[in-house]
Amino acid sequence: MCLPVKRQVLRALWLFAVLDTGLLLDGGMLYPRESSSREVKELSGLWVFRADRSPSRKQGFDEAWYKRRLEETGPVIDVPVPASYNDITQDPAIRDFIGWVWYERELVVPTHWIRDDTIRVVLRVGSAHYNSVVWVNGVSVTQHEGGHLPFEAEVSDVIRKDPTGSCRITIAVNNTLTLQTLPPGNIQYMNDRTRYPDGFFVQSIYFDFFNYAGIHRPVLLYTTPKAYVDDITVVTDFSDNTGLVSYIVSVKGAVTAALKVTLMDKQGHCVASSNGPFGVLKVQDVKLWWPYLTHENPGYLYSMEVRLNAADGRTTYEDVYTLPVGIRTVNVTSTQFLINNKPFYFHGVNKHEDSDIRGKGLDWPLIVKDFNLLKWLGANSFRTSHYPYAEEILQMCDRHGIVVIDESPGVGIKDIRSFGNASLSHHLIVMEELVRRDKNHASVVMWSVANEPASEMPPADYYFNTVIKHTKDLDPTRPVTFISSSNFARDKGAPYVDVICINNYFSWYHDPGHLEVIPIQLNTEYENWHGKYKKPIIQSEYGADAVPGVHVDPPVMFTEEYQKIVLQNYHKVFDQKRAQYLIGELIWNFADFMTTQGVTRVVGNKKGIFTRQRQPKAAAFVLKERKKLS
Ligand code: BDP
Repeated sequence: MCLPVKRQVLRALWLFAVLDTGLLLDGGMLYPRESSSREVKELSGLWVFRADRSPSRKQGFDEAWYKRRLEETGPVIDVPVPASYNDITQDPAIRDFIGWVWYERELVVPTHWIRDDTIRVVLRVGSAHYNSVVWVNGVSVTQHEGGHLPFEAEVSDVIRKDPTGSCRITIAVNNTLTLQTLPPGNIQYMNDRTRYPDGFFVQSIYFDFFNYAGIHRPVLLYTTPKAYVDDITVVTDFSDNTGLVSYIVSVKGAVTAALKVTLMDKQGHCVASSNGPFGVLKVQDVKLWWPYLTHENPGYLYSMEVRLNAADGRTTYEDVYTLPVGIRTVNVTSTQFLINNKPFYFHGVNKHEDSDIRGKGLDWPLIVKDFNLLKWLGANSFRTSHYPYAEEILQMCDRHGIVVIDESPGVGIKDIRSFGNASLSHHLIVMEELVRRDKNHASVVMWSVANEPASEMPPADYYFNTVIKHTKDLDPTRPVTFISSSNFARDKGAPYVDVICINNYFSWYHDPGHLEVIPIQLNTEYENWHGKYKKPIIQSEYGADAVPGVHVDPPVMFTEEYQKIVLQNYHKVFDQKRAQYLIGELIWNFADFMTTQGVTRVVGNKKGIFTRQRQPKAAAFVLKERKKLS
């Protein structure tokens, strides 16, 4: 549905009001970009590392390791950033380490950052898993709870205390999960000394991927002028061939500032401009943002340049920030998902940030390879199961037209104690951090607040009503879902979502070995859900483990043949229901991935259609052929 221009303006103003009230977080989280007024200094590479192996895991704090160079406190090793630390060494105690680890990096800050006090210097951590405390030159600058999302701190004053510009960054990161973290976990001490050594404990987790830890995404320093563009929110729409970009800019460091907003096409030609902190840009002959394979020119992005000019008694400031903007709409009916008013079918995958050696560390060769594989497969979408992925990946999605269901780390909420107020407050903050970071990505078309929570438990009703409502308030322009696995009749989250997303593993976890049950059970499942809620359905997970290279015919579980037939049997039902209310199918999983050790996992989860090294199993060709046909 396209809104008339006046309603657009009203909606933008209303959005502004919503964004301004009831928020738990202060300030924006724009991706750091260089411009004529901003510099970026990446700190990727080797950092110094020490795990605190003391029984209490508190030695580092007791001895204040942040006050001097880490190597002066005891033995240190080299670790790369970004990367998980778990698979870097030959030491099983590091792989399975739980508690505080300490990272340190020394650098020299450019002289003008020190001398020029009209410059603001910010330290940003793309993500660190899970709880982080950060010091610069021994001074505490910030702490953050939660992996998968960025955090930052202004460090201008701290670095100016040392005129030589020498800067020592210390980051302590703790991967301990509790019943109140997202995802939740629980430490259990084993006190039977006839069976376990002194101090023995394990961390129980309720999710099926390895709890990789460390600094997973780039750490960097960047600058802005003292008066700066703090945040930008865009909402897009179109009417006939006119594109509409409603924007709101928030400014910090100046009481008044002049703002000029210019929208440029790919060739750098100005297509619309405006002045002031909010407004609507009208783009004639708009080139809409289309998903991959739905248009000859998918992923079209404009550039929105925001130029700020401000002055105080002493000096003038100019700040420039350029945001990529894709113009598109998203709407949901009881049977369809519409992008730009056209029905969109999610031909997609579920992924993990996971690979050999790096664990969950951001890795450009892997990212580019995965996008090439998505295209080879003919996939147009993925879900960020089960946590927010790196911003760099979403930027690729914007540019290539890959549609994203953006998921919070609300995975494994299974214990009734994880539905209390502390958990709920944290979940609301995480949703704010997620929406704040990803709201301007054209590729992001839906928020997922959780995966397979124990939603039949009584407190789940209030919990998910609150989280979903808050997410809708934060962003009224995108649908919200959560991923269900439990019985449709008892599910406490489904009434509040816009799209029903369901995971099931017929002929695997239920009726193992009986491929013939898939069509009847899947059909029953769909009819029940749609009959009850009258909402469109996405098959958000389906699949089977296949150990690559293992072949048996007639098929048995764990062979490539079995995985293929599971997929084919699901596809028969998808093709019937697609004509009615099924709006997507996301295979579990794109690639094999590491899990915790256990009797149901053979060096990780093998439900990938690609191996962990990104080589195709037989099932990958089934999907590739299928996507060609549709
Ligand atoms: C699903 C979970 C996913 C697991 C998958 C499996 O959402 O995280 O990896 O099962 O068991 O229910 O393979």
